[in-house]
Amino acid sequence: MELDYDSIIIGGGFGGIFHLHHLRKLGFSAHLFEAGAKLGGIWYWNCYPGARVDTEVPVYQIPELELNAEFDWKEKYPGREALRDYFEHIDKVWGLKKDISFNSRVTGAQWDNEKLRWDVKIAQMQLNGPTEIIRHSKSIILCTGFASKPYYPPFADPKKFKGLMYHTSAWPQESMSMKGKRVAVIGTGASGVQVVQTIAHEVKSMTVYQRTPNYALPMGNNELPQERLDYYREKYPELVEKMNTTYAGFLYDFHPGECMKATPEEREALFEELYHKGGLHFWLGTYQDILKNLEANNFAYEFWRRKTQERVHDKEKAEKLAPANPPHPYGTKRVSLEMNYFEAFNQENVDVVALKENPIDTFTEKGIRTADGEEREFDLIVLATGFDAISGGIVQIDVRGEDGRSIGEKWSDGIRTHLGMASRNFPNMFIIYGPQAPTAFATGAYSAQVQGRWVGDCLSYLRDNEYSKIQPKVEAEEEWNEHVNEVAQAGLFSETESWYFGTNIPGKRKEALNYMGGMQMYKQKLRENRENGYASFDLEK
Ligand code: NA7
Repeated sequence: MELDYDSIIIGGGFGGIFHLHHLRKLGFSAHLFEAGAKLGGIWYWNCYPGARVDTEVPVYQIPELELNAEFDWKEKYPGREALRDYFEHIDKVWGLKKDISFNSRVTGAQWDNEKLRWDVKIAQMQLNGPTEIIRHSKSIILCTGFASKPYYPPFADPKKFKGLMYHTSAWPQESMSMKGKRVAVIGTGASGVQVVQTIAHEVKSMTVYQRTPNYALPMGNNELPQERLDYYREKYPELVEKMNTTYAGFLYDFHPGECMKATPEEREALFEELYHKGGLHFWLGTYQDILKNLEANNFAYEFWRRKTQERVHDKEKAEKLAPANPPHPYGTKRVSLEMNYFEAFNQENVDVVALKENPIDTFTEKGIRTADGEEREFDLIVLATGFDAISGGIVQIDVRGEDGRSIGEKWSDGIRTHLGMASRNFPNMFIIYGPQAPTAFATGAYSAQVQGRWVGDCLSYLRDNEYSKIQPKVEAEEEWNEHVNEVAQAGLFSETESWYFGTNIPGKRKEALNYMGGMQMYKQKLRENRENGYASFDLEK
């Protein structure tokens, strides 16, 4: 059989580099194609001002001991530069680049059922334009990340605007001065919050166009002194053990108590403690009924609202940022972490427009006009409008399986995977950090290792038993789909419009894009499948 590699890996973020390393270690030949010019995945593309991870180290690393030995993080929540340095560090330890092609975007792949291989189409950027090449492999591993397809809302006449306009994920790589600029930021998810808090003090004026307030929490970032780094290094194996027991692969878990059974004093004390701890504690370390029971949830919202309103002096702005009527239950959209985001609105040059009351009417040559007729003028418009998340990055590649249908066509009636990693009719194809896996509730670094080890074991099993083809049984996909959607209905999440359910994209089908049973239940399912000899898959010689 004519083959270039055993496996082709698509994407050079955490998922991709872990698979490249792990598969090579298991004796497979593997090659990674990355569209960007460097390693990092989302950390290569996300270079807008203030881009920073909102999971703390040492949780936000690939949990492999040899990677922990030398790298010195400077901050608890590293910025994008430090994250890119971390990727270079990993390359130094694992020697990855000799098996990576950069500036190489995989545009399509077709399964060849006679030759039992994937024909993968790659557009490589050359000085004189893109050149298409085809490479053949036994398996393909899609590590395209949950946020690789930016979302550009269909605003009226965006091309009319004569100033600068960038989506946060397509920001220019070279730095850009913000001094003296009149800036609009549309969108208040994690990216919008970070842009606002980072540049508000240096721009001439800033208008934040907010559709839904972000129930953001204080990040509590700080520098990591050497003693802390030494402590993490020494205790790392124990910390990893702890991560291996929690819902999201974090170092903490939900509080065992119930909000509805706590006294007002107990509730206040716990909320106060979690809020001041910083990070996501107030969201993912809180009473276990907050994300399930609306009454309990309202207590959390009211606490957060009180804390937030105290920080914003102007009553009108405070009401827009933390309104009396919660637009959705607390924490059912991704909660962001902020560093003086709310205080930025105390500056006279920073304003917020609530789009639900006053929507954008049109872009104009000079700026943006809202429904009330007011046209604001800008030099720069920042589109912090998010992504066609989780499934969008996969569907945009023209991957075609056994029956010639693309993955997008197959999923147009609803996503079907087994374990969030394999899909019927797409033999020997593995999806990492994608739909129906715990993607939004675990870090990419942690998931890469959990899913990568399973993929490695599976490919070794095929090799050792001389199988050339694996794909899930139809019943297994149906069962997994039912399980994923049933778990997702159990809490308050499904009532909120968010990228967790695809409802941030007009016209996208509403379905559970994440497995919400938690990392430990997911790992248990993976273990069972491995131990029963992949009984829910069809294997062919
Ligand atoms: P997010 O979190 O999806 O945020 C996108 C933001 O853009 C959000 O506030 C949206 O409002 C807003 N948006 C989307 N469409 C529109 C239109 N048409 N008009 C106005 N505003 C709009 O993306 P991020 O890049 O910030 O973060 C992605 C993830 O990265 C984040 O969750 C973390 O996990 C890390 P909406 O809330 O939909 O009303």
